[in-house]
Amino acid sequence: MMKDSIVQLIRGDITKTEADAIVNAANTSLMGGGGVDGAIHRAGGKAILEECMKIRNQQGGCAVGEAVVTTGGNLRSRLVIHTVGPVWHGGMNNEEQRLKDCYRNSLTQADLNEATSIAFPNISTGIYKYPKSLASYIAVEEVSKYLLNKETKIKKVVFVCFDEENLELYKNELKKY
Ligand code: AR6
Repeated sequence: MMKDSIVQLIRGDITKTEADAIVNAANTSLMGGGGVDGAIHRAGGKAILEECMKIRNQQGGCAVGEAVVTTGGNLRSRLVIHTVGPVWHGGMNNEEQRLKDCYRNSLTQADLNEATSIAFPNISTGIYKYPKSLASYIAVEEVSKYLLNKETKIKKVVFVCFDEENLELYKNELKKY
């Protein structure tokens, strides 16, 4: 797809994905929740929540579009990058910009923490109701922009789709590159 980096697409559970860093679709409290957030905290154990609490005490959580980093705890990944996607309110509330921010800031955090591989879930497309088609376009575009334009050390990006619909949408997006 781009320069020296490879982009992979898989269907499955992100907690089982092999990557230096996996991205969590968190909420601003960083205190866990349902969906992929719940799955990551369950599989990664309490070390992740402890670090989330520290970050929350230091900076009051994580704003929409931002990303913070913790240990991977019991996961195979060294790091979890927690980012907070926008809730879909119809598209006129900066949702697109905030979702782009999530991808870009997560990649920046991966680089800052010397992760050379990173796995993303389909941020905001579950509980936060972002339309899957629009979200897949943003995810692929923002990741490819980052990999092409930045002095990045990231060698591999994995898009982990949980459902068939997202998998098909990402397949179509990735064909364009
Ligand atoms: N691996 C990969 N993807 C998953 C997994 C998994 N184990 N489980 C779910 N997905 P969601 P959001 C997919 O709802 O929309 C939480 O309560 C899921 O099918 O996890 O950003 C947080 O605490 C969907 O495609 O995240 C927030 O409050 C995608 O992951 C809120 O949900 C994202 O769905 C965030 O909502």
